Amino acid sequence: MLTVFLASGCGDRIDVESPTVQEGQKETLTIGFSQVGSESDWRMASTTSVRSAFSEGSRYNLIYDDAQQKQENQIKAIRKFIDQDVDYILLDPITESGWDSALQEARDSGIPVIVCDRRVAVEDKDLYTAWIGSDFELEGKRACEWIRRFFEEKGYHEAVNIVHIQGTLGATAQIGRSAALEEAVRNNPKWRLLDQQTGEFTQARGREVMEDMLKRFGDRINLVFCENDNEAYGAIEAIRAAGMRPGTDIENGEIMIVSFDSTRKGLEYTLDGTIALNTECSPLYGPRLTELVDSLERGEKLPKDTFVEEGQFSTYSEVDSVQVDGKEYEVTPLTREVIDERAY
Ligand code: GYE
Repeated sequence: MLTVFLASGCGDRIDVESPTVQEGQKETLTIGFSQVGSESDWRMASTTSVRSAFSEGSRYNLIYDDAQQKQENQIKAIRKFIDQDVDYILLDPITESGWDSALQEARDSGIPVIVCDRRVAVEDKDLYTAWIGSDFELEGKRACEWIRRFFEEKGYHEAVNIVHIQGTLGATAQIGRSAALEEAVRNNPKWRLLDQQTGEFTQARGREVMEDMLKRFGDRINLVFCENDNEAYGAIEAIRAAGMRPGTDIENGEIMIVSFDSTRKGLEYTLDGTIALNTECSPLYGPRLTELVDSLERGEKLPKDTFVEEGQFSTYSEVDSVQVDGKEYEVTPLTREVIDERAY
C-alpha cells in the first residue's frame, strides 16, 4: 500500500526533498504534465507544487503544458508528449469524458499515464496507471451536513433558499460537489434550490452568475453554495455591490456563503465570517506525484486510486464535527495560525 497523503491544513509546504537515484534506474526522467489551466488560486498552487517538485537540477525533466481550460489542448499535449517519447505522462483532465483514444495512443507507445486531481471516465481502466485525488462527493456531503447541523444547532427550522454556483461542468470536482448538494436538497424538505449555473471555477464568472441570480431572486436568497473559493470571491463582490451582506444571520437578510478549496484568501474570508464554511481541497500534487513516479521506477505496483485527506474550517463554533456515511469528520476552528501555515 502507498503512504497516506495528509493534507489537513497544518504545515503543508510546497518544497520537496530530491529523491535519490537507485541502482538500475534512469538518471533523468522526462515527464510531461498536462495541466487544466490557470482558472483559480487552487490551480496556480497546484502548478507551483508540481513544477517545484519536478524542478530543474533534480532527476526529472518536466515538460509543462497549460491547456487553457480546453480539452483539445490537453489531447494535443498528450500527442506531443508521445512524440517526445517522455517516460511518464501526468494528466489533470479538465472533464471526465473523451479520453479513450488519446490514452490508448499513450498505452500503445508504452508510456504510463498518472491521472491526478480530476478523473477520466474510460471503459478500459488499464488505459491509465493510477489516479490520485480528492473524494469530491465526500467534500460536498461534509459541507451539506455542516449546513444541516448548523441550522439545527441554531434552532432554525424555516425554509432555506439556495443558489448554486457550479464548477466547470463535467469536471470531477463539479460532478461530486453538485451531486452532494442535489442529494441534500432531496433529503432536506426545507431546502429549496432556486437556481444552479456554472461559474467555471473563476472569480469573474462567479460574480456574473451571482449578479444574475441576485437580479432574479433578490433577498429571497439565503445561501450560496460556491464550488470553489474564486467563485466565492466573485459572489461576495456581487452581494456587496447589491448592498447586501454575507453572513449567517439569514433571518435578518444575510446571505450565507459556503465554499471549497481553503486557499489562503478563502480562509481569510472564512476567518472574518464572510464565508461561513470552507471545505478543504488540497492542491499540493507535486510531492504526491514524484512519490508515485518513484514507486513505479522501483517496480512497485500502485493502487488504482489514492485519496487525499482533507479538513474543514469555520469560525462558527456551533458544529465541531460532522458525520457522513457513518464516519465522523472534525471541523477545525479556524485561527490566524492555520492561515499563516498555508503555502497557497
Ligand atoms: O476546486 C478549483 C479548481 O479540480 C479540485 O479546480 C480542482 C478544482 C478546484 O479550479 O478551484
